[in-house]
Amino acid sequence: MRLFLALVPPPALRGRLGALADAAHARCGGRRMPDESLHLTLAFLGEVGAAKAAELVDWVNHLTLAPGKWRLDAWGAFQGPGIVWVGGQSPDPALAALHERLWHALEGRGLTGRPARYVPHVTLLRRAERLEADDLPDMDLEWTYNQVALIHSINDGQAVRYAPLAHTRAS
Ligand code: 2AM
Repeated sequence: MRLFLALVPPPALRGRLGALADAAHARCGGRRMPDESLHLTLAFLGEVGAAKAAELVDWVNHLTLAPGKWRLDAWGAFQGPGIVWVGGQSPDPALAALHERLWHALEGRGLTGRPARYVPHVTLLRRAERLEADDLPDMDLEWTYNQVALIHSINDGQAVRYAPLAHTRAS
């Protein structure tokens, strides 16, 4: 099963991100992420067997996480897959540390795939037809988080859906 670790936005922020996705879609085209799929990936684990997935569920359910805040104030794009995203203008040390902590633990559990560079972002569009961000609305949002979710990406021929399997505890 395909798994990843992510932050899931609280409902009010999800609505704000959805409105930004609408604005981006009107200008850039492509495929707009549904509101219920919006997230910040912390670690993409790829295909994981059932036994390893059960081990990860147990690990995540017992992890504690200090609360944090992430400032979202910039548009960005990944040219190859035509991704339009929102993220932070400045690097976020707390997210970088969280990413490092998670990958350190994952590698200790035999998982691989840590990216060479981590760019925290929330994907709003995929396969966008136009990637210029000039016209897009300014934003300055704050994401308050206190848990990481282990999410199953279900790709069964219908639209891809995300199902949370485990959550960290607040410390
Ligand atoms: P994204 O963060 O740019 O949107 C589930 O697929 C999540 O993991 C998505 O958010 C996805 O991209 C992210 N991800 C990171 N690396 C990936 C990869 N190699 N294949 C698929 N998804 C990946």
